Amino acid sequence: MTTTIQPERFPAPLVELAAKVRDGQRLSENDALLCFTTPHLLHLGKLADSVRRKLHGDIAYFNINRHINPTNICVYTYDCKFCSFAALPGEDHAWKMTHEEVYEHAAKQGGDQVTEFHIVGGLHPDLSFDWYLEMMRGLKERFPSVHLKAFTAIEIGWFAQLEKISIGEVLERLREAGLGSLPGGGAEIFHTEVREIICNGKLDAGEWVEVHRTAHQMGIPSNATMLYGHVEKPEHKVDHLLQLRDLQDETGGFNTFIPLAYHPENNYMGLEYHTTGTEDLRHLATARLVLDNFPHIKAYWIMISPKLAQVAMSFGADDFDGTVVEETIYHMAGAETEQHLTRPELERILREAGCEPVERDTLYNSIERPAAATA
Ligand code: V47
Repeated sequence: MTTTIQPERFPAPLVELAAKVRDGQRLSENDALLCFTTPHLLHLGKLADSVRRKLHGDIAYFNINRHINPTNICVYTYDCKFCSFAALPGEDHAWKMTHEEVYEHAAKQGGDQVTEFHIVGGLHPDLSFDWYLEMMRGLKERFPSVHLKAFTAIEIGWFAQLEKISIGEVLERLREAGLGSLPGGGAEIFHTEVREIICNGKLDAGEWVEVHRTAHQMGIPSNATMLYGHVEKPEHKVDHLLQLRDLQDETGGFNTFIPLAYHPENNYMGLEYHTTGTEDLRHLATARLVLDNFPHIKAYWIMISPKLAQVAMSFGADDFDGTVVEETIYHMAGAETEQHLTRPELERILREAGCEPVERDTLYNSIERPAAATA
């Protein structure tokens, strides 16, 4: 007996959505909602992949980066219920590096062999803005070629509050000290219904957007994130993505969007579940389809595992993040992924996914290294 495989039939709204993607039309709020709810995940992935291929062909970007977290002591330790990284002064897991420790850590992590230091930390009650400026100058002096992607919008807002100066002034002083760009953290979910539950009192959505708008207007590029897999509903995520898309229309300053999967351990949220693989892929694919003006979508392998991030290269993502080495935010929240991939491992993973691995710097310029340096 022979079996014929019937072509899959999709509901009309999904067929319309596919036509819009094919014609390069912008997706509406309802379309975005459909992306978050349709059971046809493979179809969604295929559509996202078609957009990804139009933009980047087979290329999968990665970078050689290291994380530096100078302190995890944070005034929002109780308010940011989802965060497992933060600590109060005196707690066993609290730390604060000295400047010398920051420089030693940076040197041990590869110094100027890497192209990016990703620097974020808690809002320490006793560290002055000058302390951070000196740290940035010290890093730049020792590792002049390394791009400093530093401080979430939350930290920028905190410095402005500490110094009683504007966001623009904070960013200007940081730029003079060596800041190259802002990472995308602190966005969580913009909608107040969710923010009030997961991070009441922290910088609100309007303020987060204002920090990034100011940075972009000053020529400082940034990334954006969205934390999913906790108490949020699809409507909240649609609102989040559309606010980001609006800001990008206005400024064009975002490089990359990174959906961040919630990790439930060691925090005050009281939730027990990790996100599932299909949920992670859906968020990446939806981001690629809705954020039509973002150049890059990052599958952060540290967070969703190298294996799933590899699959994500066919679900709309074009960036794998970096080689890292030591990651704390997710590993304190229960992540069991490796913290380091060597360059050959990373390239093999991407080639196996049918991609051409391309090393990039923070701003997505491709980097050529002599063969001996890449072994
Ligand atoms: O803002 C904190 C998230 C973010 C948890 O710009 C958690 O290239 C899950 O923004 N479970 C910081 N997430 C990390 C970040 C980032 C990561 C990688 C690349 C870039 C980039 C930026 O981590 C925080 C928060 O949303 N986070 N705790 C948790 N338990």
